[in-house]
Amino acid sequence: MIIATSGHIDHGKTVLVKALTGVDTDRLPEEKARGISIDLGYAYHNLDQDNVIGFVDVPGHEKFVRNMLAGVTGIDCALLVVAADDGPMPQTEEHLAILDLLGLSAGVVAITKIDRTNAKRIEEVIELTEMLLHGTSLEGAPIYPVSSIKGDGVAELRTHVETIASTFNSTKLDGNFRLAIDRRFTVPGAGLVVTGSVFSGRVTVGDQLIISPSGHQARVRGIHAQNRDAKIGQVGQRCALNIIGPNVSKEQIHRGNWISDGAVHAPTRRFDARIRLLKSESRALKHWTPVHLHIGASDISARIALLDRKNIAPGDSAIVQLVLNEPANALHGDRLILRDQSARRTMAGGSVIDPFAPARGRSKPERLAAVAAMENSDPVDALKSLINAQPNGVNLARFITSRNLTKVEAEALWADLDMIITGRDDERTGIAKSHWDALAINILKALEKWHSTQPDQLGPAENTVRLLFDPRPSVSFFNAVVSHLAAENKLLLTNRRLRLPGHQMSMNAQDKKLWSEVRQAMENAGLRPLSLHEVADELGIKSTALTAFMRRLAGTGFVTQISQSRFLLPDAVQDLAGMAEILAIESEITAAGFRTKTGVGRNMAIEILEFFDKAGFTKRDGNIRHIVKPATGLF
Ligand SMILES: Nc1nc2c(ncn2[C@@H]2O[C@H](COP(=O)(O)OP(=O)(O)O)[C@@H](O)[C@H]2O)c(=O)[nH]1
Ligand SMILES: [Mg+2]
Repeated sequence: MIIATSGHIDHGKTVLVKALTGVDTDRLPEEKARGISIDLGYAYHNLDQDNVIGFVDVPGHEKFVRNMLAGVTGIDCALLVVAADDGPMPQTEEHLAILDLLGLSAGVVAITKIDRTNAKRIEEVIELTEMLLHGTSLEGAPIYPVSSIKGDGVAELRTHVETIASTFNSTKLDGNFRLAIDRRFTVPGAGLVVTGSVFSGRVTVGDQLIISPSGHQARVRGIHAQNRDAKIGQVGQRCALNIIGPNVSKEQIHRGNWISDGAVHAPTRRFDARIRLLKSESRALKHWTPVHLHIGASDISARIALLDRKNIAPGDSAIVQLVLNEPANALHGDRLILRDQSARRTMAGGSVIDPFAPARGRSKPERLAAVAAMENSDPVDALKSLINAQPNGVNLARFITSRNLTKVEAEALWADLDMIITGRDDERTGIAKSHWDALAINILKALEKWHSTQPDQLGPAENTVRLLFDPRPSVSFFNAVVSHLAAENKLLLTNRRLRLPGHQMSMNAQDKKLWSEVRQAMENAGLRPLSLHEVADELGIKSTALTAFMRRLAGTGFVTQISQSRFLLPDAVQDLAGMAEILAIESEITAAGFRTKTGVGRNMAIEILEFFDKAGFTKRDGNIRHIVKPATGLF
């Protein structure tokens, strides 16, 4: 467990930590000389063999709230200190507001310096403190009067902290490893060391990790967990990691960076969050207000974009987008604090909803519905609402990262949902079964209608059908459903045209006769594309009469137009494309090679290859061609 002090300067935080642990956390020479804490101090108290309590002692001075914040974002428990003589002071209130905004509910209060005043005053300060706690996440926290100098009450407070620590649940090991770096230094003989609170998961000696946002690789050579040499470090502990990597040096790593599993390295310059403006703010918060954003151990300047209102009134909470001046590593649920532009006062705080927030359309109703779904803290419920809110599906890789789910956790999540997954890896999309089924039915209905109103057409182009629907299905969603329907023989897909299996294009008797003759001629020619003249000659009719008919056939997908005057049957196109694919595997696609393989003659081979280029199947590069897309999706 990690516990951090909070409270006004000079109220006895550092001396209390020393009384509890025996460690003086004011380690900097300047701190010793001035008698005040400037930066974070650390002390450890051994509970038993495997349980160590980590103390983070924070500075109370208003100038160093930034350092205080770096110390309290990853803690489990708060130790709020109020001096019995002074009573609550400005930083008592500000620190308490910060703990409240961070949602910290485990905590204990120490009323210090009781040797300096009388029982009546102590009672009064206890009452004032209780009033202050009222309505915050620390409401009802136990209050211990102590004298760190004389020792009164210290043992009782220590026992209480030990009890919290012994019941503290450190077995919640979900998620990937993340540690917010608050210090880095070099140790002679060992090298670079980074320290900080572990936010999630566990780390083992030998692990390969990533520094964020730089993206540099680092390997863990040694671990100190709660100040002890260890093989493993985990959530609920302060860890010092001895790391090595080709690009990691003391100069390149700073307080505010993260060291984490590669799966959760996702630096972002904008994220959506819910924030609450403190009641004590004198004015409503406006759109595009500049702020200091504190997240993890970092302090980044940012602006607040309001999404669903003109301003946020003091005490109110709202969904916003934070637009950052430099990248931060933020995941769903990460707590944040916002201070004013000149870093004088704490204004608001809250937690991250979506680290993959879009810049465009951030306040559109569809987007706000998605954000509302993502706000759900339970990943199953969140994904369930999200796939319902987004008919075109949800990028699952992003969802997994933003929720800090391991592969195993993610697989378990899929199993709980009525969801169809399309695509692979980073493109994996989860679509609600209900949306999928609805689109499948609507496609079939649309085809039925199309055939009944346009019986002389083979069927509509795939994209024409897609554009019929509102909301419009994405190309990938639509194609996935079409492929599925085609595989089940519920529709036929030729030449990127759709039709129902039973559909016969209606032609008048004359056209029917002509088509059967044309088809016979084309079948006889095999893979060689016949020109209009050749067909006309063979059938003994005028080529001008044939032109309009052939173009109409091509428009409905019965034949494929290769060039100005040449046509092939769709089956022949597929065979030729298949040969090109084989050629590409065997050696490479050249005009000569293609001619030999197909036996269609040199000029014809070139004409066909040029048609392939135009169709987006192949791409010419000098004398050879590469395959751009698989033929099955094109012809
Ligand atoms: N008499 C008395 N003095 C205390 C007590 N606790 C702290 N002090 C004194 O108050 C001053 C500030 O203490 P310190 O721990 O540095 O305060 P911090 O700024 O909150 O860390 C020091 O001079 C301490 O010796 C206490 O319980 N009794
Ligand atoms: Mg101090």
